Amino acid sequence: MTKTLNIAMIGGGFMGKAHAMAYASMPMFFWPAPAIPHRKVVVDVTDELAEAARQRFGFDEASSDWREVIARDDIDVIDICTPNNVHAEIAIAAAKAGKHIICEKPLARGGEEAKAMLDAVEKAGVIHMVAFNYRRTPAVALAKKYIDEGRIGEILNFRGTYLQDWSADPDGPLSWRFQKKIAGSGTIGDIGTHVVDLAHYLVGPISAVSALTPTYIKSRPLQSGGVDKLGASEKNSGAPRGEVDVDDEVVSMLKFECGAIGSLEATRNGYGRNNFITLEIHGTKGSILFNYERRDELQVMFADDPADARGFRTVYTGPAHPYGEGLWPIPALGIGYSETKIIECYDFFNAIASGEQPSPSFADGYLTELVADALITSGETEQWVKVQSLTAADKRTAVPA
Ligand code: NAI
Ligand code: SOE
Repeated sequence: MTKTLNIAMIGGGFMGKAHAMAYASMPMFFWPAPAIPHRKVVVDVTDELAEAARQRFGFDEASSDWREVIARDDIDVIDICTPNNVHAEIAIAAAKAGKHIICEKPLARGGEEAKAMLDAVEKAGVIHMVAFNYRRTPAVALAKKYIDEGRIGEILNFRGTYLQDWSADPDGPLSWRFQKKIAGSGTIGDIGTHVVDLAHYLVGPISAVSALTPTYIKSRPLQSGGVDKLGASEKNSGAPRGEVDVDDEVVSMLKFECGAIGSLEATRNGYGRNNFITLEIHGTKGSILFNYERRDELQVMFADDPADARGFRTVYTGPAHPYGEGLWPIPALGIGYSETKIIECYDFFNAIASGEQPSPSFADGYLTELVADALITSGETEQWVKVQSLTAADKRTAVPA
């Protein structure tokens, strides 16, 4: 009989919706499931918000006190879907209580907090994972497979972008994503870290960065209420304004430990771009292209193709590709954001069932925070900045690329 594990999910906003959907759907896709996630308690800041989330997302109970929930014996997993400022406090308390933890990205507001979280989970011996779900897109996992098999040779160059436009309007509200004390940083932590995670997954650790990190919109209308409406439709031009103290954009050159070079660009002010995550990777034997807005497809070029057939080919992911056994029966039926979260849930519960740390673990999340710190410092100093390396002890639960 498949074991049932009780989930307490903290934070019932955008990610609360995505994670609740994944808990309900995972066994429908991946059967036999490694365990059945049971939606036991959802927590938000007030009883009213928690109760609304309970009804909407199908949990048994609602609470406005995450400390009390973490202390309960009948909870197996703590799922952190709150803004970044409380990730560390919740994760450390959950680790002390012996709970397995999945935490939304970015792991923390910087390397120092992330290190404390890593130390806590390692000491507790629990399973830990950071929810960088884009690496769970089947086409990205297929790119990883080709790279690991040596199909494009040694990696020379990585170009990663994450371009959005939801914050391009100067009258979009001052949500938590524009406040350093809550978010830690702006575009760097919010979406730049997704690109860093993809770079680490596909190429290996970044060793140095040289970044520009401008803030274009220095103040925004104050927002009432906590949930980030991501740019919002309400017009706030007459409202009192508050200071934006985080970056709007990051553009950086990269050096990798393996000797490859590369670049990273992320912005939330690029009009016309929505969720434009692109990867272009050149190797000594071929190249790979990926565009999340066409996420069923991986473009590959193999240099040893006959001269008259050389060029990029399009592979539509399906049953023959990573995670294909659980998804849809023929290629190109459509992979969505939901599928990436369902796969993430599957990998997390597999890790709990097997006792083996999943990737990205908190160690991987910590390394990504060290790159984020280096990007911030480089942006401030306009100098190349080396990324602090993980110690041998910290690397124990980092999954090598
Ligand atoms: P949101 O603003 O939509 O929702 C946050 C929820 O957490 C709200 O319901 C809020 O009331 C609640 N909350 C705040 N403080 C709390 C506390 N102390 N205790 C309990 N509940 C609390 O935010 P969203 O977009 O869901 O972001 C949450 C986290 O997920 C962030 O770390 C963000 O970076 C990450 N995220 C990840 C995405 C991905 O693709 N992996 C996509 C969007 C967000
Ligand atoms: C806003 O930029 C946001 O919701 C990010 O916080 C997520 O991580 C990204 O996946 C989608 O956009």
